[in-house]
Amino acid sequence: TEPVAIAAVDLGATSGRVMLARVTPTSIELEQVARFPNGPVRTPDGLHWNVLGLYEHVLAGLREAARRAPVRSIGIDSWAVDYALLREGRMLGEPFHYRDDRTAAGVETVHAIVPADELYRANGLQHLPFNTVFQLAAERLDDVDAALLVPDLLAYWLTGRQVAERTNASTTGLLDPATGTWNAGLLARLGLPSRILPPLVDPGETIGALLPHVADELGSNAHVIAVGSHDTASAVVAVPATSPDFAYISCGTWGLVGVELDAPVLTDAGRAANFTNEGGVDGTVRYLHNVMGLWLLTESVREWERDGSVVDLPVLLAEAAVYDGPVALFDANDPGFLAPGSMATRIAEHCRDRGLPLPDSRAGWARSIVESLAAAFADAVRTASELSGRRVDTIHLVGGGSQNELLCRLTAERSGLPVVAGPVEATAIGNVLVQARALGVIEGGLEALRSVVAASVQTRRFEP
Ligand code: LFR
Repeated sequence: TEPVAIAAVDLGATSGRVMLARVTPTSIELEQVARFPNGPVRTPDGLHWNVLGLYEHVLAGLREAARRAPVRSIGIDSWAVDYALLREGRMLGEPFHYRDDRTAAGVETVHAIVPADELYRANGLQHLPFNTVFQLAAERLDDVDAALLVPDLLAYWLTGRQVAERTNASTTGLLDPATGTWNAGLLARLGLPSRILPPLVDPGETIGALLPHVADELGSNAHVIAVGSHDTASAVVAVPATSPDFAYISCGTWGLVGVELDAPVLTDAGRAANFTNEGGVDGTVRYLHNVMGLWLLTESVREWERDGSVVDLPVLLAEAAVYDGPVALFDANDPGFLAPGSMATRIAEHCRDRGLPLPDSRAGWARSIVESLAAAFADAVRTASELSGRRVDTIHLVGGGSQNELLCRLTAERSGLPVVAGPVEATAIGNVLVQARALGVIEGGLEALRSVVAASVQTRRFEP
């Protein structure tokens, strides 16, 4: 059969891309049409996303995709939790970046009204200070009539329709994990106006046709289809699993480590271990823990490069792989590593304060970071399995981190489980698959989608 052309917009915290996919009932082929950097921009009031700049790149990428193939549909995913506030359709300022520290006040405000354990029962989320609920509690909302999460904002700009895609909405802390609908009781207690939350849609639903001026500009009559618009939800769709007993690690800026379940786990043990119940595609639950991820490495490199030197990451990792000096095994989950800036210095101070060994080279520090991430990954896999009762015999490591051989090898060693690495572009693939199914190109449940991935991509296996 003739392949069908589908575009995926995938915005990560460090880079965004527009991918063009050609899909048949049994295969998917990806081509990158645009890639652009992304990151926080600091203005006097705090850390922001340059979301108009991102939109400009997205439009250019989509135009190029439409030039190369007759694109039938477009799906958008991004990192979670962050949103723009709108009044009468107009964005009221650039969205805040989740690493902005204004959220501390919001955490206090919310917990004063709804204590942490109650909040966990109401939304099933691990405590992350930047969950949307805490951010909104730090905003003035009197004049606001809509809050749109980043992928929903872009979909609105493309189609004119305001919706909240459900997997990403699940990261706000305002969705009831039992019903998958906005938690009206919680909103009322927190004094958050429910009018600002748009109607929910599920992955696979059509959001709309392109607005006439957009269709003109892109030279396309594609429709925008809702996907797992939380990037992690899309990544989990594209895990090339061939049996159900797997854990996943979606590793990019963050390392999201967990299992896929049919129902949320809302136990005290789960809350104490800071495990989250996020919404997955097809009503599944992503029971996972946020590990700091490659952020520790890329942000250290940014500090090392501040003096004008250039750090070649693949070279550094190759040196780290053969490094045999002292290694600092530190807690990669320490909240002190959340904010941007001086990461290498902060890690070294963290280790010194705790009497850990101090490597004397960048390769040594890179090794320490990767070892510490691998240890945190292995730990989270074990905990996910214990807390959920799900057997795990394989770890699928997908996303940019799957290119990091050292990380894959050490994760296998530390977990005692085989690690299957790849695909690198899992998020874009998951985004595309959900569209392909909505278009009727591919049929079946997640298992069927995953077998298409398994048949279409190269993976590498690391034995423990
Ligand atoms: C990964 C991710 C995580 C989320 C974090 C912040 O890109 O979406 O799942 O916790 O970014 O939004």
